[in-house]
Amino acid sequence: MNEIKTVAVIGLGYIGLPTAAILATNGLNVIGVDVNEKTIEAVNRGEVPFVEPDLGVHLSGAVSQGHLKAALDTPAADAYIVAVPTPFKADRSADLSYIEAAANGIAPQLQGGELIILESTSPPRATRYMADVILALRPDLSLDGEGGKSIIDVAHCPERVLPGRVMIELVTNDRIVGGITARAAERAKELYAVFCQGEILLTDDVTAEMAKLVENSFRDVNIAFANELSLISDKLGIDVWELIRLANHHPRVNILQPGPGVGGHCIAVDPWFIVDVDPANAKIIRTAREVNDAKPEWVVEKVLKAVADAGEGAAIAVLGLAFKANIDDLRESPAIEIARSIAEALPQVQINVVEPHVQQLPKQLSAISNVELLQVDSALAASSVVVLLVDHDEFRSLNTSLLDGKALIDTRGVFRS
Ligand code: SAJ
Repeated sequence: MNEIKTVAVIGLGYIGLPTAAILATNGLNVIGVDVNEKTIEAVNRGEVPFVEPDLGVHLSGAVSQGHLKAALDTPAADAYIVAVPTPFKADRSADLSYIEAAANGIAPQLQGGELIILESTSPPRATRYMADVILALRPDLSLDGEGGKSIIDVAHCPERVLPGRVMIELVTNDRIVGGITARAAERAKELYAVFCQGEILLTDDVTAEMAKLVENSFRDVNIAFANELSLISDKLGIDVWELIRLANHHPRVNILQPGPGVGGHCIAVDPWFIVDVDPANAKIIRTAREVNDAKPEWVVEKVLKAVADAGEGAAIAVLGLAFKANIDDLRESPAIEIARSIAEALPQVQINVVEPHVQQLPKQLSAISNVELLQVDSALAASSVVVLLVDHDEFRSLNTSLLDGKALIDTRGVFRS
């Protein structure tokens, strides 16, 4: 069993790069591996290719001290952390091809004694699948030393950090480490203890995979409950935010907030991995996904009705495109889907989009001729219908007199009197 001095982190995205940087600033020798040459060049210059508070300081320090470098090819290392994407395919089963590619890169480098950790959010048994891919290429190795073969230790350690707070939560969150063997779990724990001040909890690989999926499904189910309440409240003519605020005064009730739908790369994806593995039993999980996925269309219908009621010459201000408040991340954002559907349904109507965190419209909207990106004041001045999709601080602090006389669809309860 090797002492861990060198770690290769495969995948330098939102999770891999912060993890590589924090391991390096804690004294390990880290090589980051990515398929994107631009990412490799940026990292080797000490630059972060995306927005994440405090990551820049860690990264530039680690690179300038020579503890972190990036490369296209997987090197030999004492430990490997795989943090590659696991999107879902058209049939909503997980696409494990990036994990396979990582395993193919790692296998030829192994000598026996290495620790290999899968961090990517994965469907149940993906860690074993990764181990199988490696062992198929390396029949001289094993997970438990059977037949006197050299051992590799394989574990799953899901990331649970919140985008925007990654550098804090990497250090302070508790971590779940699931080993295919108990020895793999112990070794992975030792590695994470280098930077993690939270509790490190040991279990098996499949339980660890499920724990991550269950955390995000828990949130999805609870947001779906809030979104369902928003439809029912609308029918009843009551304010859903008032309803939830009052119900949450009960000591054992804690309802989340409704919105225009669920976005981001995690909560709208991960529950499908559970549905895929056991469709007959995953009924609430599936329904929650369907409720949340249906919410954007409901918002679109509301906007179309408001425009019809407003009559000739109506223009629409769309406030917010990000998938949640106070970030610039537009990935899987329901706000973009809503803006696009409205613009396509109403080609004669001007759509004035406001997103204070971006400089230009995303590609889904930039090609649509009736959509324009404006500052909030000009967008409101030019519009008779206002649809709020993201509760950015900039919108919360708006002078509400700017909304006087306009039809308002407030999907986040920001402008409640
Ligand atoms: N949302 C609501 N109502 C709410 C809370 C959220 O509509 O009451 C919406 C948001 O607007 C957004 C979506 O849900 O569109 C997801 O936002 P989020 O803040 O709930 O979560 P993410 O996707 O930024 O991060 C989640 C986190 N998981 C949990 O809180 C259980 C994070 O800890 C995970 O690391 C991350 O997923 C991940 O990478 O899996």
